[in-house]
Amino acid sequence: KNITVLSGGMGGARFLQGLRHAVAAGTLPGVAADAEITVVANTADDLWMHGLKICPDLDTVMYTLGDGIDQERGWGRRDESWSVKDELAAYGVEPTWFGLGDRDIATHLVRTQMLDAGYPLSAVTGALCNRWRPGVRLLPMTDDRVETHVAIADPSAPSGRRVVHFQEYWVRLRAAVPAETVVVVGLEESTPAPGVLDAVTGADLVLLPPSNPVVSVGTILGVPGVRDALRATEAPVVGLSPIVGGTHVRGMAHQMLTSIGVEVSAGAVGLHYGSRAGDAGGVLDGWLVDEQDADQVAAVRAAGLACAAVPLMMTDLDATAAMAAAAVELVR
Ligand code: GDP
Ligand code: FO1
Ligand code: CA
Repeated sequence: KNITVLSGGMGGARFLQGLRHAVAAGTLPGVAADAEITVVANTADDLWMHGLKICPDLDTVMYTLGDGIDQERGWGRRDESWSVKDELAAYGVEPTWFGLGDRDIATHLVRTQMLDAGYPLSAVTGALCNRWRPGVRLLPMTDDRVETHVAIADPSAPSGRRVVHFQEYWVRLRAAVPAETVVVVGLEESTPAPGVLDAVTGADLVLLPPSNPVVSVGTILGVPGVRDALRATEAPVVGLSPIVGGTHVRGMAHQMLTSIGVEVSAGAVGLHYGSRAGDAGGVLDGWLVDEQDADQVAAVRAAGLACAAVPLMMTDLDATAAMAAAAVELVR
């Protein structure tokens, strides 16, 4: 069994911990314990800072599954120190709002050196994973440079708006202001990284975890060829709602969904991804919502999707493993 997961960072990584646990424990109906998990990770959060290439979602998946993550923050390294960050601030070098840890900087140095030597991001990721051994095959969605930027209101600007990198919108502004427009620079020109399309078309199961549907999964779906591969694969495609009880659990999915005109509800996100059955160009066969959103199951089913309301909070490994089992069960 080959399972392919289209993942963002924290939410996706937490789901992958439970999925990996369930596969190893043999609790996924019909899935062998030696099933392989391939992760296609979002790279549109990436940014260049102080001359270093930083890949938040790739690193969050790699550190989380490689057991190097800081559990409480959900990003960056455990036992981290911030000497370089403090020294940069002492020099008055901007930005000071991004948390660059000393241990984390080593990852960015290795990645930047390899990129400068001409290695594609997928090869760099493979090299970094030789150390971290995440227990999954970790692929960037593309080797090309793609970056999410957000247009926000700015009365002081002539146009009345300003565009900031997604990381500034989230880390500095905490998504406290509405995102007028989300622009994913370079997405249309990008090509899937080696192995990405095969991982989708050759899978026995494809999962869309509780990741941000706009700036994590949405960006992966936007890489030319990925959506077609999802509509063509013989594998069932199942998604898990990142919206519970009408709002996000963390992060800024509510702001992102609103900016693209999608209602912030579990059902609306499922319909936004759409059914493969119809000719609406959708990518899903099934959609899981939390028990709190059971009232939305009928509407999702009416759109041609299998749908069930199950406990969908990733409170611990077993809860997340149960979510993965429910996803498999939904399309058996
Ligand atoms: P990323 O999108 O994977 O990079 O990680 P984020 O943390 O930015 O987004 C995770 C998304 O999943 C957010 O929209 C959260 O609302 C959602 N999420 C986080 N934790 C949970 C959870 O325990 N259960 C569910 N259903 N969604 C979650
Ligand atoms: N998230 C924060 O909320 N504050 C930070 O200072 C921060 C620094 C950071 C550094 C490296 C990295 O890989 C991730 C980092 N993140 C930080 C998380 C990052 O913004 C998120 O993982 C996603 O990009 C948003 O989902
Ligand atoms: Ca992310």
